[in-house]
Amino acid sequence: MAHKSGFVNIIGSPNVGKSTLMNQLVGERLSIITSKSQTTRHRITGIVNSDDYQIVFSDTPGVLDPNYKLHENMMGFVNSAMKDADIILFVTDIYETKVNHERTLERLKKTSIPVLVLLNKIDQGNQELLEEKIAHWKNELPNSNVFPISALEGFGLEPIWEFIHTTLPESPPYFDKEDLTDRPLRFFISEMIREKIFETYKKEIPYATQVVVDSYKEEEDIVRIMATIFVERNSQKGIIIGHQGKKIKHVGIKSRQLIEKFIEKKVFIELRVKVDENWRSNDRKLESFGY
Ligand SMILES: Nc1nc2c(ncn2[C@@H]2O[C@H](COP(=O)(O)OP(=O)(O)OP(=O)(O)O)[C@@H](O)[C@H]2O)c(=O)[nH]1
Ligand SMILES: [Mg+2]
Repeated sequence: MAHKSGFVNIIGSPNVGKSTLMNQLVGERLSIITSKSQTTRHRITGIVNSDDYQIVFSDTPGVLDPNYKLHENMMGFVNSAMKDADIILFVTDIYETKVNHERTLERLKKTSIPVLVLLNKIDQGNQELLEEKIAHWKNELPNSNVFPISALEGFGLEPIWEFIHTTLPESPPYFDKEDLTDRPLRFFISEMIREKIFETYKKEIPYATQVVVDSYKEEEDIVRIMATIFVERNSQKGIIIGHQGKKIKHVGIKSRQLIEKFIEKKVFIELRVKVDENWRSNDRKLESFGY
């Protein structure tokens, strides 16, 4: 059998479960997941290899109308994923009533790339709602298959695999067959810290933060990590640190536990907070943060 390989790109509105799906498909917790929208900010690759195929999944930020330069750059990741896909997995959920980005919907209607509509979170819906939503999406995107799934429970994924296996083009692999992703470990460390920031602070604070891993030193029985949390204003710095440093200590503990699970080694982590004014609007800073 000829070797098959290609890009399967996951797109959709914020918070519909794209990252949860990607992690389920890849079988590793590569993309961070939180209950807040706009969690994912990059295009994150997860690669599934076997002898006769290589599937390159991409998780992307939720589609939105940009308020910051950061958002514009995030939408750049989505646009690239729309263009270079061999298969598009368009994720929606049973709660999404109207896709608030008409342009994306229009592109999906016109594209010659095969699109699967994945109706997620069916573990929370009833039969009536499900049928209504399936009919809605069949009407909106008549050329696409609509599959009901629960990314959280790993339910309904088999038809996705079948579709990918039959649709993936014949091609040599794009990446080394040992690779799981194209991003360095430091990226995932900073993302895990960001996940804990999203879980710890309320409202706008997590959105104003950026995490950079300054050093990652592997010793015989421990990994020592130093990272900086950037915020936009001095007042935010105080909130991140918290009364007597309690909040940032909490983030440190939670991140350490998560990173230890990921790298299967004992971790020591030191977090610092720095103000970098308006980094979300500054081209040069965004570039230095990898956006
Ligand atoms: N009940 C239920 N919850 C789900 C399911 N899939 C994801 N979730 C939850 O939905 C929330 C958002 O999940 P994510 O995977 O971060 O969503 P996302 O689309 O990547 O979000 P952004 O990166 O912000 O665009 C989390 O609280 C998940 O636990 C599902 O199948 N069922
Ligand atoms: Mg995400």
